[in-house]
Amino acid sequence: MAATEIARQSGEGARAVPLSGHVGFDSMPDQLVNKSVNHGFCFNILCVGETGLGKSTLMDTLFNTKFEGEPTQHNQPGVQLKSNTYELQESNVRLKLTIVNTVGFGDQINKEDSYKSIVEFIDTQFEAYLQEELKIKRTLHSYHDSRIHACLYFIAPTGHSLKSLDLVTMKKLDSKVNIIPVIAKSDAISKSELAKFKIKITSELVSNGVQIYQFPTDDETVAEINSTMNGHLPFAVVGSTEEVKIGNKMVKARQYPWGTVQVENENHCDFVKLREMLIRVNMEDLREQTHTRHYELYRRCKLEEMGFKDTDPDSKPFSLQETYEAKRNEFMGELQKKEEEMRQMFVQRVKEKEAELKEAEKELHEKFDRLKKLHQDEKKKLEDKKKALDDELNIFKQKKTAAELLQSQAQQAGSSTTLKRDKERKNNPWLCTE
Ligand SMILES: Nc1nc2c(ncn2[C@@H]2O[C@H](COP(=O)(O)OP(=O)(O)OP(=O)(O)O)[C@@H](O)[C@H]2O)c(=O)[nH]1
Ligand SMILES: [Mg+2]
Repeated sequence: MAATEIARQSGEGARAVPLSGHVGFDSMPDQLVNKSVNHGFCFNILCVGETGLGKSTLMDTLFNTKFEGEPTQHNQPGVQLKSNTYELQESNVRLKLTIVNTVGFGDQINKEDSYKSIVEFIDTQFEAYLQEELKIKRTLHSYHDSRIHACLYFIAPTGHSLKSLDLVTMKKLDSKVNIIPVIAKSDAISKSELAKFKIKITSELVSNGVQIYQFPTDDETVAEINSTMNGHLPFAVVGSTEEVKIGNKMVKARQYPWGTVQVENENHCDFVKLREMLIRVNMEDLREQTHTRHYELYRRCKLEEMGFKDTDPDSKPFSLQETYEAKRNEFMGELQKKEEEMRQMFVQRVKEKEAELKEAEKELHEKFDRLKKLHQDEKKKLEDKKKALDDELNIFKQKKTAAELLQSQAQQAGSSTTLKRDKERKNNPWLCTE
């Protein structure tokens, strides 16, 4: 059926109108493609897995390149996240690829908090996007979206069951990111063990309520392949950047004394399935799910935490502006209340301080009076003592004068006697002297 012959009903009440000639809006999909190609794409992968599980090798194998990446030591005090962004180009399509790796995951003795830094990292990227969205002047078009679109969770090829660290971490992450579990270094497990291991992992994930990413089956063009692939999860992968000649072809493989594991051979491992699902079929769905499901949940919780709601208590719609005004009024009311409380507290403190100062002043006055009285008493005592001493001095002086008088009288008396004796001696030289 020609596109111009049919007009689709675009909404309730819209009338279907047949077109009598070519208008041109059938080029809309092409316009969209051109625009997207010009703008380029961005895809962010988070690799969570224990140190040395082959995370970097798998990324190199997936994107057919050598990303820089140093092996990590097992002595990290905590889990850190390391992010690297690369500009890739295939044909005329540009891809800004960010690979985030966990560093030191599973290396601590106490692994209780291992998931925290990963959750924090994912939330930080959501928060940055939310802040950009909430800006008055938004630049979302040129904004580097760092939200994680896919989380490859590397499971150690133990062949037993999931470790509690894996279960706890995946449970904490499943509402924040699209988790695609992979069995790392799957060349280390035999075929029969691998089948059992996959069943065990799936049943453990289900029984612990861990939601892993399901390839979408609502688009009929990919529904079949996606539903088949959902049945193959978790993918058992092998990574290698080493090229080996098989027949007359160079293929990526891992060589062992007993044989060669070909990375892209579907009989050897699920690497091709992973590449197909992650990059070739569902990259856009992963991006979309990140935005519409995980980011939306983060945004909703965050805005609700800030007090924003879509409905009022009577379930009537509530606009953002009304919520803002209600919040603002509530805030202003609280501010006034706080101000009043502070004012009251200030007055109370001033009164208390005043009373304290008055009390101190009174005490000082009392002390001053006491000291003054003490001083007066002391002064009086000294004056009395001085008076007594003066009296004593006067008496002494009187006595002295009297004594001096007596002495002078005695001297006078003494000298007249001597004169008399001298006279008598003159008259009578036979008188002997004493
Ligand atoms: N048997 C096997 N070995 C692998 C596989 N992938 C990688 N390796 C080897 O495992 C070792 C560690 O690989 P990396 O890719 O550095 O592991 P990683 O997880 O990035 O390590 P860190 O970044 O240090 O945590 C290297 O010697 C790889 O050659 C695999 O699929 N099977
Ligand atoms: Mg690495």
